[in-house]
Amino acid sequence: MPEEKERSIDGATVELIKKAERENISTVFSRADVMKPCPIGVEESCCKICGMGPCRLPRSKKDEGKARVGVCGATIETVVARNFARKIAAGTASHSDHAREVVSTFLKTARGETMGFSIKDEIKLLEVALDFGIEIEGRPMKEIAIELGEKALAEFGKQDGELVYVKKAPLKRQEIWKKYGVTPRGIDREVVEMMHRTHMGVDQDYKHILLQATRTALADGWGGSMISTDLQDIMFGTPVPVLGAINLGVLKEDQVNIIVHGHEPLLPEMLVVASRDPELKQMAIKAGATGINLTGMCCSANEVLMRHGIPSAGNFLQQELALITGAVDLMTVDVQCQMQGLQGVAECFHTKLVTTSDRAMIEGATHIEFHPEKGLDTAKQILKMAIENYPNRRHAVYIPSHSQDMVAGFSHETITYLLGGLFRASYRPLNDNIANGRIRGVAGVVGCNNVRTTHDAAHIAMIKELIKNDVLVLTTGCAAMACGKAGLLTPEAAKEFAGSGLAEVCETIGIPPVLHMGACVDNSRILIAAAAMVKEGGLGDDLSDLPVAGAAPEWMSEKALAIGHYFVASGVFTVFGTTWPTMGSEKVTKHLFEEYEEMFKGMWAFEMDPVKAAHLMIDHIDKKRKALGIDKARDRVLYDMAMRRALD
Ligand code: NFS
Repeated sequence: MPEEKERSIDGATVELIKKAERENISTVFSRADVMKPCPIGVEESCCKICGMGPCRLPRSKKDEGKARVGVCGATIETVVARNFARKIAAGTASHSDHAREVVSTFLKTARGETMGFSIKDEIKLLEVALDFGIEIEGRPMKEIAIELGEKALAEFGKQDGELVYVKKAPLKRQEIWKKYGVTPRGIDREVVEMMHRTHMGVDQDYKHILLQATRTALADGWGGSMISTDLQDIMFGTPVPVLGAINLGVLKEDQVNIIVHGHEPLLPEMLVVASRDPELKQMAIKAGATGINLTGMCCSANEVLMRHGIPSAGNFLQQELALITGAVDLMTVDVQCQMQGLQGVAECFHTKLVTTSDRAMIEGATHIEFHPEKGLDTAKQILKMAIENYPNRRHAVYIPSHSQDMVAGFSHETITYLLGGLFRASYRPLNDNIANGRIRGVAGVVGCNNVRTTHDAAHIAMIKELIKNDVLVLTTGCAAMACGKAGLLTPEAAKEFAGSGLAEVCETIGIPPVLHMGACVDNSRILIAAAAMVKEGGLGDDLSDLPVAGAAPEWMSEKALAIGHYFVASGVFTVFGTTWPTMGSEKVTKHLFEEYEEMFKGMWAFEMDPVKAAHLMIDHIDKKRKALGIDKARDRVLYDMAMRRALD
């Protein structure tokens, strides 16, 4: 059994893992001790897509030199590429089904059919309407919103042409996509075609399979995810910098604790409204509590943090541990990244686990289905259930004291304002500071936690190394939450952890060296920020010219692979840690790691050591700086007044 400190670098997590062990409660950590990863599956050398197998095709000494093929003759390249492609299809489907739910709620809201929802950001509504080619002159907002909702919904079922947001990418990028035939046509179409092409006996050329995987991933980044982010911003407000707090210490012993866990921000938004209802507050006091404490978990936490400053209880590997405090009266889950193990833990305490999506139930949990037509009512019903459950706490409550303040809310729009001011909003100051070398480059560090590596450790080691080397970090998802806990999301962190150039820029603007941009669907904000840097000029004419890199050092979900792949296909060097799912085939791996650079000017890499991975990113950034002719700038000495006078 590993030492606790090998399980997590976070004190609260370590304390609660110990508590779980003492009380013999099964968690992801204890289950991982007994369940070792399958050595064949880990490198994806296994095919189980038809009833003649499963065919196991591991590399073995005794079969060296022999072709590794399944009973149908499928080569190891086909098998590995198919497995990889299917994961991307699942990841894309997840983000896009989330998006569909958001669009449908948006459309119902525009038509006045929902309860509690409204259009909060009319400026963004008009901007996005223009992107969709909608006439806005002299038309009422309601009409524009309805047309936008209908057009956004049509993106899912489109059969031909290209997704509307494709044209937000630099022209040169669009040409590369056209050249390889990977411009996404319709979101659902790409996922369906991916599933078809990886069915038994269809596409059996690994490079061809991977091209469709690329088109599918692009339908996520420049389709489903981007639509989600934009319409969520219109409905709930585009994030602006906001103060929040993170870690299990945000739970309160004397309050009714509700954790909203999952991904779609629809119910969470209504819970925020309901938690401020004076009647419900009164009810909580009557039940013996001092108030209602709404907190978030995983990407739902990021959504309500970004827009309302709601405290975050923690990231992916902390979900079961939160219940082990004995202080959680109710946890809601909707879709994605929710462990079935939650129910078992909930049963050890008084906690009610409530599933809320019509697409996801958990055996044993209470199901209260959320529909936007009666959104606020459902949120109130759930809060009442939490309040009624408060007196049922039957175990001593143990809440670790760890809680850290942080600043979040860095949407693309906010970054432009912060950099350029309200009237000159632009990326010019960022581009200038990159050109003059104060900022070496920009890195997107995103993604999950994975129980196979030390919780949060790789995120923090990588990000500290990057900012120390003057690389500005943009972050989302569980990576952002790891940064929050480690104190990297405060303006003061610039002075403590960043290199002198980056620190100087951060201190001048008053921003942290690591910018929290939201949930995983908000990785689309990073694409848009990168496109804005290209548009601003001076750093090349394609995303692949920028001194930028991406990483997900603790990834585990299929969504992370979809995200990584759309970054690669958008021209970004992207490095993953922990494990890599094409190791079964050297050819497939070489294709993604090397040949993709020739094709898409962006490529994958795999490196388990987060500091080494950070240096792969820095090397790539330096390579791009050199190509842009701005590599010399970094050697320049910045003279202060005293030095200038000395010169005179
Ligand atoms: Ni994204 Fe990973 Fe899940 Fe969010 Fe966290 S695990 S891919 S970061 S919560 S989606």
